[in-house]
Amino acid sequence: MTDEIEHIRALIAEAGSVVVLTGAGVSAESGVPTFRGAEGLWRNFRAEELATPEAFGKDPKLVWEWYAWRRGLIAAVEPNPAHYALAEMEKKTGRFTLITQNVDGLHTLAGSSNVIEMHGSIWQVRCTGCAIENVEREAFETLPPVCACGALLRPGVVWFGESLDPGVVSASFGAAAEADVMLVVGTSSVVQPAASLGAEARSAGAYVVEVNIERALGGSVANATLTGPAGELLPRLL
Ligand code: BJW
Ligand code: ZN
Repeated sequence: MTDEIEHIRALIAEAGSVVVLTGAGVSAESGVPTFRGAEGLWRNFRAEELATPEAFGKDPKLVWEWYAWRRGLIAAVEPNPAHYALAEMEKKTGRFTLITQNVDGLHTLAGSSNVIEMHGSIWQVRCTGCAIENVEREAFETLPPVCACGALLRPGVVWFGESLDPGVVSASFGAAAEADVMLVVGTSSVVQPAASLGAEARSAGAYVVEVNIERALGGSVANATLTGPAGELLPRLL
């Protein structure tokens, strides 16, 4: 694998444009559980059961308890060497776009600046009535939290069946289409539309590298696959 890493490191160093797509696996070494796979259960719930507008409509308190528990867990962890390596890569690259499916904010905390949060942020809170939006890091005293207007507040994340922000989608696909090198890191590549970004980049001529501890559930379109923990492999690409 050393030869392959050297080859990819050279491609990154020469690239005019590097795009990185990250998923839950990039935060796993910080101690944030992933969604899928053997270890991929959030307190015995699957994302498909709780990360939906239907689940929130049926039992907002249960959904908020899950998010409050995750907010507490994420607030207590730190970025890991994978996050720091990507922040460093941005400084060394002409055009660099970091597209993340993660809502934990750890890329920004590690120093990355051009970050697209495709699925929103767990720190963002939005009113279901008056649609007012705020960054709220404090824990709520009562769950589910209620807005001053009387309607329920909800997490500012994108649930299954909800549309992503159109500006976010076009910026992500635009960046992928212009990438010389694209890294797809720590994602099972099953959740759309993020799962199509690698194919978009590859069909537009990018060299696509997948970094994962195992074969991604959704399959791979990569030119090269690096198998191992992101926190060990990404620093070696610098
Ligand atoms: C390591 C590691 C280490 C571990 N180092 N690696 C087309 C076809 C079929 C379905 C659809 C479609 N278009 C849309 C859909 C429906 C749906 C969808 O994709 N469903 C599929 C499951 C089939 N998509 C949507 O609904 C999206 N909306 C949309 O498209 O709107 C238009 C529309 C609507 C309806 C119909 C058609 C069109 C919205 C998707 C929103 C996803 N939301 C969540 C929750 C966010 C909030 C929250 O966090 O609570 O986003 S679900 C969850 O999955 C979360 C993640 O961002 C997302 C992706 O997960 P990720 O990051 O890949 O994590 P894992 O756990 O799956 O994988 C971790 C990986 O890391 C594994 O591979 C490990 O091996 C690896 N790993 N440790 C490196 N140390
Ligand atoms: Zn309100």
